[in-house]
Amino acid sequence: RGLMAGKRGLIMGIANNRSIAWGIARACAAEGAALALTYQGDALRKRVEPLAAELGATVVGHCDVTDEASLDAVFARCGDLYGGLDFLVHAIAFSDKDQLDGRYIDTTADNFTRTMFISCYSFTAIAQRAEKLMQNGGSMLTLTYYGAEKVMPHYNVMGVAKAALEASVRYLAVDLGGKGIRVNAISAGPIKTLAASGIGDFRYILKWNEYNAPLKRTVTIDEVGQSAVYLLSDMGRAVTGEVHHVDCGYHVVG
Ligand code: 0WD
Repeated sequence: RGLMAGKRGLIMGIANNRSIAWGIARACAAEGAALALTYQGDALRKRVEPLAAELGATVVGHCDVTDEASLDAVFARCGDLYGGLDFLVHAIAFSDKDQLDGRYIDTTADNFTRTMFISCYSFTAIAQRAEKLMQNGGSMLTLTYYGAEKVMPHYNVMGVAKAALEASVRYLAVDLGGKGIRVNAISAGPIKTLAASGIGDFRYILKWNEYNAPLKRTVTIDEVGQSAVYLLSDMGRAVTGEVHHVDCGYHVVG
């Protein structure tokens, strides 16, 4: 029963119970999806395992997107577990905290490259592997932010990486459309998560959104999760290449 009954999905990027990926996992499970989850490193394993148990999800192992072998292992495990995949969620981003403050112009070549690789290229690397498991079509989803479209204070190199990620959503949508695989992004409003706590003045950004968004509040991870269900389930079967704002309307005024 549910909008996602019979669908098998891989969700990457849960760090703890505040993660956007956790909101998405909970919403998909509530709609009947079977879920495989990954964690990055042993410290997060201890957090992800009990969360997986709450949903009856399977932990398919450690995955660091900078380590190809760990990516291959996770997809091999999904193949063994399900024999295929119907949806994929990529909720992964990283940049050196010191460069999520101050001026974009001060970005180093090293951090620029790493930020781009982890926050943008990894979605393509994952899509390459997921394509092989999506024999009956499927839906892929990544997470982006308004800092891709407009300059947001302190978002800096991450904004540049998100702009590239949004462009890659469009290219992937064309590459995979013929196979009935859809590729979309949710542009979420600011939410207090582990990753967000690295961004300078984040509390101010939250308040600013609260005062200025049409709905006069910020979004929750459960609300992002429910919007994800639309894009990941057959409800969104004619939607691809889209960047869908789930931000209490902030993008129409910001
Ligand atoms: O306001 C926000 N929180 C927004 C977040 C607004 C709009 C978009 N997003 C995006 C983020 O940029 C990211 O793409 O949503 C996605 C999920 O982020 P989150 O839920 O805000 O953050 P968090 O709970 O910290 O999860 C991100 C996780 C990492 O956590 P930490 O904080 O430990 O870096 O991404 C994972 C990791 O688990 N991650 C990696 N996974 C595999 N390989 C890697 C990596 N190399 N690096 C980070």
